[in-house]
Amino acid sequence: SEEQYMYDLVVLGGGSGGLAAAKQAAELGARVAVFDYVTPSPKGTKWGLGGTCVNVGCIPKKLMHQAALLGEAVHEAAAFGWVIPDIKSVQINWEALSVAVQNHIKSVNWVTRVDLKNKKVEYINALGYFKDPHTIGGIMKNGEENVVTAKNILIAVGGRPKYPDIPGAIENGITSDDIFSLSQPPGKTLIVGAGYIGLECAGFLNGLGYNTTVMVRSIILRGFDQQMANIIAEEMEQRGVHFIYQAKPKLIKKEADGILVHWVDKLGQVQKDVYDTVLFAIGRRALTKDLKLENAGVICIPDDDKIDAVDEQTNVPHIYAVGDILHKKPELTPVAIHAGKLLSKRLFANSSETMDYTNIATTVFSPLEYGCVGLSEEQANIIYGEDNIEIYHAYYKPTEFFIPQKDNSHCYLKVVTLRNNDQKVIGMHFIGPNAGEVIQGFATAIKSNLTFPILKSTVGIHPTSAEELIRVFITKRSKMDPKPQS
Ligand code: FAD
Ligand code: NA7
Repeated sequence: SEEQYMYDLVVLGGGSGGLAAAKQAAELGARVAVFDYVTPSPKGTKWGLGGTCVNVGCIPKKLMHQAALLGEAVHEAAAFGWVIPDIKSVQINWEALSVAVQNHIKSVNWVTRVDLKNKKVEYINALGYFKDPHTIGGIMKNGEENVVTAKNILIAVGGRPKYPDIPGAIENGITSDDIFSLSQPPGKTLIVGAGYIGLECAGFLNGLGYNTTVMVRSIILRGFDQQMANIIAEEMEQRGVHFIYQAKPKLIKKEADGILVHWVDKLGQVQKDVYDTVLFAIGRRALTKDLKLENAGVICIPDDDKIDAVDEQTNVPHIYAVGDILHKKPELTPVAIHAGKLLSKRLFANSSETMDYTNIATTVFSPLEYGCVGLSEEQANIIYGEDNIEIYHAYYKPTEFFIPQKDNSHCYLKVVTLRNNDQKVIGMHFIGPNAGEVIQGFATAIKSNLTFPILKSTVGIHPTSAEELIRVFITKRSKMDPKPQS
């Protein structure tokens, strides 16, 4: 009988996906417990309940991005007539910023705990693992073990940043786990990795006034539209971020004057420089190793240690997985939350609705933001063939850029459509201010089968940058100049 288990659902991992599933299940009357435990980073950074997004991900990242944008805005404000005495000495106080960010995070940790209590979800601060298919053991901080049994188990343990396998990396480097709570200003910083996390960190550090370099192994933003990715990088370079292309770090060593980095350049020569901070953003490692999945018979993909699930169900029928731990699924908070909620509704409310992982919008919060939804130009070409797709594109000039004479040469967008009768829109890409806010609504439009004629029949909001996605009319095929004629 059901009563043979202590809980209807035990969740491993109190992050975006796990908490959403747990709260939804409890609201539907299930008896639920969540295990959450944060293993300190090699630098000793640790944090509270809520997972990556709240503590060391989306939230602190967006706040530091905002801090950088405000620094820019101070100078723009002067152009608009604000009298700012001594504008040349405007600078960031890193300690004040990181304390403000950490205080916000602590308040979210607290609200999260209260919310779980109110919703009658039991929170167990312990590192969980499988003892058998229905039994979870949790090692608590004092070393004691808390053992529970559950009818259903959800794996939502997410991932942690990787370190490269080179001498001194772990001892002398930091990752996104440490940057947002760093007690000292980062100073001259090397960021290894050009995925979205590397670019975002480089963008805000440069914006805050720190000398910042990105070391790129191969390409910028693998998986994203490469034309857009390169425009982002050009814009960052113009703002002062240094890029070292086709380079691989070889050695990281602490010296009296800073952290010495050796790397191998594209010609195979060893180069070196000294930095105050070296931050690795070379991808994330799934946290399945600690789970003793073999005790439950759950299979992991050996390549990436992730779990391959069908509708979030693992190869063991009563064991599920959501979030970053899933193989080949977008590593994004709203994806984890949505999948977690839907799963609990299927488990405890007889719902049959499953998660749709296609057309999920995302934004890179680079200094000039890049938002997109649907297919990149490359993906569209592969799937449909170049002859069957039409790319509409345009450069545009945001109104608010004129007075401060902000450079608008990287404000660019494109719309990927099919070339058949319907002219279905299959991808939208936007580089410019507030890209996330711009793209979100268009993601709904694409989910509702947006076509190019419908896009063109939409009346814009003037003066906005978003209206430029509606005004677009020049095709790449026409070879017309996509630069504004005014
Ligand atoms: P997590 O949120 O990582 O939660 C897993 C939890 O489980 C953690 O608290 C972990 O400590 C705990 N845990 C692990 N193992 C165990 C165990 N054995 N027992 C108990 N607990 C355990 N996404 C966006 O959508 N937008 C963004 O702007 C964005 N920015 C990001 C910026 C950065 C720097 C990073 C690192 C990530 C960002 N993400 C962003 C990604 C987002 O944070 C993740 O996709 C999301 O947090 C995944 O949720 P999850 O539930 O899978 O795992
Ligand atoms: P990503 O998006 O996986 O990017 C990792 C970046 O780091 C990428 O540019 C890689 O280059 C580079 N990389 C990977 N390994 C190395 C080593 N050993 N040395 C130097 N550079 C390296 O990771 P993020 O941390 O930005 O984001 C984490 C996840 O969030 C990601 O999986 C997204 O789906 C969402 P490459 O292109 O492989 O040559």
